[in-house]
Amino acid sequence: NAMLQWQRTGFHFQPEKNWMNDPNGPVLYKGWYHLFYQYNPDGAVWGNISWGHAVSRDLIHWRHLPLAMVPDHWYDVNGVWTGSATLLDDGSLAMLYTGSTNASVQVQCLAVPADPQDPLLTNWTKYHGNPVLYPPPRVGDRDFRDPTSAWRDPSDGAWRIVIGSKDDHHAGIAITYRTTDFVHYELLPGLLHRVEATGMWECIDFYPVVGGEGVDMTKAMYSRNKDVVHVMKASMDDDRHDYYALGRYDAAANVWIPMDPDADVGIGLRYDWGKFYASKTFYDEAKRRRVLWGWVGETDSERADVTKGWASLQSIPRTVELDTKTGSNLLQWPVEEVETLRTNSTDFGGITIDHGSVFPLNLHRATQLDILAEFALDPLAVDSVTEADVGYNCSTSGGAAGRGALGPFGLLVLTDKRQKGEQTAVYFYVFRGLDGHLHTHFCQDESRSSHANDIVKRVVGSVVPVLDDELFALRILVDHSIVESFAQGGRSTATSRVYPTEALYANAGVFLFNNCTNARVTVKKLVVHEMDSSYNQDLVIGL
Ligand code: DQQ
Repeated sequence: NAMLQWQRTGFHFQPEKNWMNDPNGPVLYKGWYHLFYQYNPDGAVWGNISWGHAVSRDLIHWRHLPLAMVPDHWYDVNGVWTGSATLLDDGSLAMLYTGSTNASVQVQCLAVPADPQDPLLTNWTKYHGNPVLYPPPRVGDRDFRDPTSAWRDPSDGAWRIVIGSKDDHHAGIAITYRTTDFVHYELLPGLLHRVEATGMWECIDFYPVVGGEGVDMTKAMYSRNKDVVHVMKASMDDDRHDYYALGRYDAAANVWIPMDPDADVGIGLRYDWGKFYASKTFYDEAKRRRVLWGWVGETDSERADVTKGWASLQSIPRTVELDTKTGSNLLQWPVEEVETLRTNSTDFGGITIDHGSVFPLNLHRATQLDILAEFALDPLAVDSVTEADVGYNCSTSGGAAGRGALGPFGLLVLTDKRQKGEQTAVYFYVFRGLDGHLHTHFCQDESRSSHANDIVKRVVGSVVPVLDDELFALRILVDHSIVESFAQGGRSTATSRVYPTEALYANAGVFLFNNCTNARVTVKKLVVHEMDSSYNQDLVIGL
């Protein structure tokens, strides 16, 4: 089916066929980046969960390898579920994952490389004494999963890991264990963290951040750097979004405390306002950065997935660091290697777009793009807006078609050049609040992204800080059926899956738009890079 084939991406990670979900055990080992992932070898829907595996030198070009693990023991026969890698001091690797047993009990299991000399880590050995951890007292058999990578604690030099769960009051909880050998575990008293009414915490991630570079969890524990902040992230099974919070970690007391209690895990910040779940970071020692992967599922019907024979993508890997300008959020940014795919770059800077108008960009090919844009609002128009505008909400305020004094303005991508209506809008909406200051929403409108009707189409997004000396900045990665957008250098992100039926091939275009009622928008900077594909099917090895 040619139309469905079109939805495959050019530079996002995806298997050749079948279902994929969470990224698992990302790690840099002997010069190779490894990505494992939840995979169904037998179909395009969730089931038979095994670990898919691929390797890369640059996080962009991938070689698919044979399955790393399949559900072949009583303790994981219902699925080799999500897990994390830990690099040990001697350079070896421990992989902890959740097994769903023959009785559907969630247990933790250990696997190690069969041949540690093999940089491709092709074969894995499950520990003969698996499982290594059962659900503790008062934790449900089906509420105990997704172990984190381990870090060493300065108090005793032993390893710590965290596993997510929920308690009997429907609070999400983070449970800590101590181990020296990854075989025997001791439950630490208390909880690392707990948040009322947030339900099951899947895929907890716990790591340190500073501004400007990444930090290794174990090294951060031994360092005296007072600037280190610890991020706690959990994937909320209740609403299927990844929430994070910044906080302080007291290892001796086994507690992590959010810096802002109103922005606690599950009630405050999100990694991404669109489709992005079960994410996981790893520390990349070679480039001293922390890299984030997230599962980007489909928003079409299961039937459509079965027809096309595959489901899900991984996000472009993103560096994560602390935003030292605001001090209150992370910055996420596509890894620099993605820029090696740039080709045919066009500079459109210096355009002014009148209120109520669109401006087409003349591009050769608009299905694989990396767009960088910076906008300024006409200062006179901004000053003339004196009345407070309250209650704007990306999801309920009319999307890109709604009109306000100072928004929406931005870009329309995967737009039908013949103007039959398909488009995905990425935009800002600025308004004066009751406090007299300007506030900005960053939104992505999927509502007109496809004529197809078996698709979930929403307007996603939220408030993003824009500091006094800053322009309105966007970066948008377009890749056939995914639009991954970053506002203000990655303070806020939104990922959408889109399924155009008309905006295909040469008929796909990009427009600037300004739907403000009275402000002109100046495009201070606009560079559009067409992107090469990273996929080369010949690289499939070992199959
Ligand atoms: N996916 C895995 C679980 C995890 C969930 C199963 C999150 O381990 O909790 O495929 O998407």
